[in-house]
Amino acid sequence: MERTLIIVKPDAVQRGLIGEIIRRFETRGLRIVGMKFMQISRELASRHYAEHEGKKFYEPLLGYITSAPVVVMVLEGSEAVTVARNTIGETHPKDAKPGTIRGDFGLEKGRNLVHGSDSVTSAEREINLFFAAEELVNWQRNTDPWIFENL
Ligand code: D4T
Repeated sequence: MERTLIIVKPDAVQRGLIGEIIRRFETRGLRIVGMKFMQISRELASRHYAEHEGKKFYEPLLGYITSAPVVVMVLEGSEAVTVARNTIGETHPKDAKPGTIRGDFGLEKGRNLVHGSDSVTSAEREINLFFAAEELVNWQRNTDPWIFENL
């Protein structure tokens, strides 16, 4: 089982898409093990996006992600990182396929609605940035045997 960090970004929250976005991950079969509604501070944003520091889009990116509340989630499942990225779609919504979140709801790169960790290593780092260990819930869903073949 892998874990991944998802952020429902400020544009998605402002546009009333929280439920729609959570629904897509939930119906895909990923198990929610952590979730909170929060406003990201500049300090937390700069740690989350440290790899982009110095790039042209860094300041607008920090302004965007801190501009309104977000929903952060930890999702669990087989190959959760890849599965979540596929559900989200390409970074630039113009390249994202219909059926993905960005392909269905987005147009521009700086308003791309959702974040999903890009590797298991990034996921671990990001989960630790946003959640304390006691905020994550280890649980079994009654539907797990119908979603996961080898439990
Ligand atoms: P996030 O991290 O927000 O889920 O996006 P991705 O994982 O899909 O893409 P990323 O890390 O390469 O970029 C982070 C964030 O910066 C914005 N961005 C990116 C931008 O505004 N201009 C750019 O040229 C790039 C590469 C979009 C997502």
